[in-house]
Amino acid sequence: MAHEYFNCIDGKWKASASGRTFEDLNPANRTDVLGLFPRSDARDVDEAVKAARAHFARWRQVPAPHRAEIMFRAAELMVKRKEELAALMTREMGKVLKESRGDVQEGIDMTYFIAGEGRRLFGHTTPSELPDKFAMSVRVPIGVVAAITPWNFPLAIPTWKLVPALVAGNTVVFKPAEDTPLMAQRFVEILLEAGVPEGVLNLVQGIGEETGAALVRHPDVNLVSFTGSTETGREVAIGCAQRHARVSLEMGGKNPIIVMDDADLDLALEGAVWGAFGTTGQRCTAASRLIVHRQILRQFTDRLVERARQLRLGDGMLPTTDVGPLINEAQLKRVHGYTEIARQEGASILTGGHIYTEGDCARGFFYAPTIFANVSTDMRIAQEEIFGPCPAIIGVNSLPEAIEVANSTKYGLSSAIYTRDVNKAFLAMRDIEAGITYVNSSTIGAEVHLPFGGVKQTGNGHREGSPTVLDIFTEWKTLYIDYSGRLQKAQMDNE
Ligand code: UN1
Repeated sequence: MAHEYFNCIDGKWKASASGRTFEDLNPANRTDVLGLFPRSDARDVDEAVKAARAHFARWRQVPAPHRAEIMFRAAELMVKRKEELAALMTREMGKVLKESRGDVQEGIDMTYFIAGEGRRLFGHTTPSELPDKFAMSVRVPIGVVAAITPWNFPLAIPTWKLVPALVAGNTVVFKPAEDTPLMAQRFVEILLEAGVPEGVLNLVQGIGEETGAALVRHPDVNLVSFTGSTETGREVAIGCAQRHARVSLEMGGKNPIIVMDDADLDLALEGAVWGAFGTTGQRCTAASRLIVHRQILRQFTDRLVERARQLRLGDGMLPTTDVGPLINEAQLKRVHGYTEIARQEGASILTGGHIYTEGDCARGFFYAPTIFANVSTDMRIAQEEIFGPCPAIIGVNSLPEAIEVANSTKYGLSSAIYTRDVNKAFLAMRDIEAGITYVNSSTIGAEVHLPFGGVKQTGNGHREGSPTVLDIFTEWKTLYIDYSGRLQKAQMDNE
């Protein structure tokens, strides 16, 4: 019988109001059940939001450096437990152990980095236009924050949201993806052990359409911070718009790597393999379009196919595994559906294109690394985020054409160019429509102290990571202090 886990509301661990649960499965082996988790509905959400609201008044008064000290302790706990957390992550969502360690490390880095903000949280002071008057702006917390996080970075992305939200003085209701509830449970345990007071952080497990939707609708949630698909993000935005709640969205990508004819081809291939097949293509920063100069298209394509065929699929815990499973059966079907679409659209499928069931892989949700070629920009496989190991290769004749193709989707998260020509690199940096552009490096590998986010339908203008994340989790308050002892009128008395 699988272990049963609970929500954490106002410091108490409890089952869902309905008593219903859902299963947490290992995607590499669906008979391995990690636990049963509460399938929360609007009642659980309401209770959690009420607790978060009740604790806000006190938490916002705790000096920010003290709030941050708790986060330093949480980071230390994560350092101590890195190996255990990484192994659990691989078991819960499938990526290879080395990548899971990277995810935990990203969480540690973010937690230390943002904890440092507890002693900064800088505002501005500026001269007043009037004599004997002082002017400044300070950051203040927003209130109750709902954090809705995805399964592909089940520790890192929760740190991106919860740590800055808490350091800034907000209280939180955390709704993790239903595919990775146990990593969320562990993270909450760590934060509580580090000293986050009861009720300041509440965990509500459940299904997106039920629990997540109830949070988005709840009238007392001041801000929803969401990372996930562009489609779900639209629903979140609509829900928030209806009650004028703040919303921060980090959504899909169709990230291009441009490979110019002067590129270091070995390096570009390494970058393409890592970008396209790392995390089984399930990153919002994955390289899903390879835009290759026709001079080297043939050579690049042949070598990429060869590399893709060498990738070993399997359980991410095994040292021999290069590529783990997809997250669940629905994704497996969806990804395979895109192979059908590619066929119908007239693209070539150079390798893969099938569900992979060799040996132990039959127990999980494995998809053979797939390469689509002869792709044109109007095809769905060149436009839609697939979230699987199936990049599309698109041939081009020039840099302007490459950039035009790169910009031809509704997304704009990450991007990359491989070239040895500094002029081409600068043109790409200037003209690619994306939140992130790499030169001679793949589309993945964002560091925590730089802004992370995208343009167009990837986001709604916010940037996580770096101090810019504080613009999501705080409000500006402007303060004027008149010490002249008389009524001074701005814009009038200083004519
Ligand atoms: C995501 O894919 O959802 O740059 C986030 C990267 C990681 C973060 C990815 N540091 O790929």
